[in-house]
Amino acid sequence: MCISRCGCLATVEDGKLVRVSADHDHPTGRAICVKAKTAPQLVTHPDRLTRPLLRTRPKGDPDPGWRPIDWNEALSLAGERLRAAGPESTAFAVTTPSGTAVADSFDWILRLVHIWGSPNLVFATENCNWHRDFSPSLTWGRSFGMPDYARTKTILLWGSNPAATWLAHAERIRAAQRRGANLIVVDPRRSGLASHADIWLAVKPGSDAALALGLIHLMLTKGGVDLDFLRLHSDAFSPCPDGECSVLERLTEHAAQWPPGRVASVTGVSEELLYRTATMIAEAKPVSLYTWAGTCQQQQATVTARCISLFYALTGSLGQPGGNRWFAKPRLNDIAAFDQVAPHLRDRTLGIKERPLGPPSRGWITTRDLFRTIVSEQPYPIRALVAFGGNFIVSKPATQYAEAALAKLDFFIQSELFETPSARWADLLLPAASCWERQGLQAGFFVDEAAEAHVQLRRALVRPPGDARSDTAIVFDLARVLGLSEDFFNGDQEAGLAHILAPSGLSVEALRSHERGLTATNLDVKGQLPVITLWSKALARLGEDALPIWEPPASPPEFPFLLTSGKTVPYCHSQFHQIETLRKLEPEPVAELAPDVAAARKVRPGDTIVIRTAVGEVYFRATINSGLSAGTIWAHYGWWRADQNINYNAVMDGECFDVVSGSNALRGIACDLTKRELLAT
Ligand SMILES: Nc1nc2c(c(=O)[nH]1)N[C@H]1C(S)=C(S)[C@@H](COP(=O)(O)OP(=O)(O)OC[C@H]3O[C@@H](n4cnc5c(=O)[nH]c(N)nc54)[C@H](O)[C@@H]3O)O[C@H]1N2
Ligand SMILES: Nc1nc2c(c(=O)[nH]1)N[C@H]1C(S)=C(S)[C@@H](COP(=O)(O)OP(=O)(O)OC[C@H]3O[C@@H](n4cnc5c(=O)[nH]c(N)nc54)[C@H](O)[C@@H]3O)O[C@H]1N2
Ligand SMILES: [Mo]
Repeated sequence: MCISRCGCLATVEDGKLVRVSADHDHPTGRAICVKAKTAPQLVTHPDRLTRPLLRTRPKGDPDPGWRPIDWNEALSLAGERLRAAGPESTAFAVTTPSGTAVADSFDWILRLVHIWGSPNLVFATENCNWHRDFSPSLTWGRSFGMPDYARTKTILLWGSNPAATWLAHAERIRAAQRRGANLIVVDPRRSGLASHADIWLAVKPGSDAALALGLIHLMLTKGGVDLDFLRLHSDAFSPCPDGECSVLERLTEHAAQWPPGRVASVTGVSEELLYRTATMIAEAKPVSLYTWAGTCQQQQATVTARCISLFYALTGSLGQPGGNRWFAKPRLNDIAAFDQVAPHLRDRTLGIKERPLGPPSRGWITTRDLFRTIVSEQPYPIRALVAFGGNFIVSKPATQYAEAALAKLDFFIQSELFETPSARWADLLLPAASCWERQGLQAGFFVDEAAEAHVQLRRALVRPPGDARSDTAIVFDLARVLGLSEDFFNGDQEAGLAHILAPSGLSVEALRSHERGLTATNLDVKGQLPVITLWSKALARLGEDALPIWEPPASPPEFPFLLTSGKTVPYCHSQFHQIETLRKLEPEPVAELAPDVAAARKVRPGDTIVIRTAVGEVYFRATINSGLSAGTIWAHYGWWRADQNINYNAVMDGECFDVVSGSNALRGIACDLTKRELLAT
């Protein structure tokens, strides 16, 4: 159900899923979380969608007046309306494969988008994985990769909390620690592994770039830079395009603007801890690093990713045993068909001119661009939207055009498990099978070499509720009504699966008879380490800084505190709030206040508070957390309610985003708060 892809055992009795437990023999099966344990409640939940539903009442009406229809009617209507809109005027959307099991169908969805020829897919990427998977390629042509936990000496967990978000990953870190590896955690909140870390750097939310620049400065002046590595693998000793020196000398000059005193005052991390960190990194190599949502949801996320990449390149551990590596993945046939997108089609992707190095380069767009285009019909009209899950009304920041755009769409189709605030705008709501009710192929389980070579074909364990079907089936259905069956194995999903697996050395039959999965014999080995470009020519060509310059954000006096967020164990974003057991664990949205914040506003634990940003107000139950950096508020997101704003993202400014990637400022947001009464529940 999320990126952790925890190996588990499901017990089915009389056709009912009764229990889910950890499968200790699986590479990611050492533990499972409460979400998996309560899956039986998800499968049988009375609110699950069971029939295709057609809207009968106007958009914006709180009651869409759903009329159940059968699949034949739903699909012929879908075909008719999508053909009328045409591929350019139809946008697609998909929920996150990192926080759902839509990964089962993701490549098929991409194939539909690409083969039919829509330029636009709304995706969470700019706020999720872009800066882990794509921004580092500005520095070394690849993603951050995965720490080689089995061999590493020092682990830097930088804005990622796998104890709550990725158990298989957290487990590898604990094992490395037991073996003697050091752990350094950079996080404004002492949570999960931060409590077991050798060093916890409690950065002020949003100030990570300054910390990285400060570490670069210390390494370049006090030692810890691997010069031999840089000589071999980087442009460090090449002449710098903008000066009479080498790139490394230029970087040294550049980072000198961040001496420890300045870093301490901007990040809140003491000079002493900075020195200790730099020393540990210099003395206990190889170093590995993992960063995710904590550094990706910032207004200067690309600069931040660049700073962290440069810092990491200096350690000399990139691509080395015990450093970050790109484990070999099972070799598969690609069906996503990115290569079938004609260049002129990509030129039509919304945002491509403004952000050519960002997600639009892969056809991935923001809701902001989508909504504005629907309303303005510029640069061309968008009339239809087809979404596979996703709850963008809650998961993306506020944009002024959302309601007008959703009301204006001619035809909006969404496949979903539940009716959500986003689904309520649909014209046609299609019932999706959950991962327990459909087949799914997972090729690669990420966390180490063996796990990444592991391939598993999960069978449908129970029947879906009512007429619900898998997103893959829905893609094949839509392909048929759009006349694309030839590109979809003539409607034969099994033939598609066999095609995907063909190069892996594993057959569908072999996987079916080994339900725990098999190790692929044919792997795609990533070859040599690419050349590291400390000096980014790609950014310079765009008029951006070739060495990352980070500007501390404005701190308006009326908003003295910094708001940030993160995931909690019971939920994935806006999901699972319907599940009773999970709801009991976390019955309402909570804002954790650093003690100084609580004292300044005289808030006591249990008080209801309203947090105000430049954009609006949002209500929370307050708690006090002494493990937060000073001045910080750490709040839950993913909540919604009709009569009172409890949605964190409704007070995020959708117009405030990273110029290169479009990543929204969702963390480190200037705010204030007061005590207030929550409307009775
Ligand atoms: N403030 C703040 N906002 C955030 C974040 C944050 O940390 N702070 N995190 C961001 C991140 S990292 C991400 S990835 C995005 C996620 O944003 P979204 O992708 O919008 O994720 P969810 O809100 O979880 O909505 C997922 C929806 O998809 C449905 N669904 C689940 N599985 C399936 C399936 O297999 N098929 C179909 N058809 N539907 C399915 C669920 O029922 C649910 O309604 O949110 C982002 N928003
Ligand atoms: N339980 C659960 N698991 C999930 C998900 C979920 O919603 N729930 N979602 C899945 C998805 S889509 C994703 S992307 C991953 C994300 O996985 P993580 O990256 O682990 O996710 P977060 O908890 O959003 O953020 C990580 C940490 O960033 C910290 N943080 C907040 N602001 C800042 C900051 O300014 N700087 C730094 N350095 N740290 C900061 C938070 O305190 C948090 O501990 O999790 C996946 N797994
Ligand atoms: Mo995500």
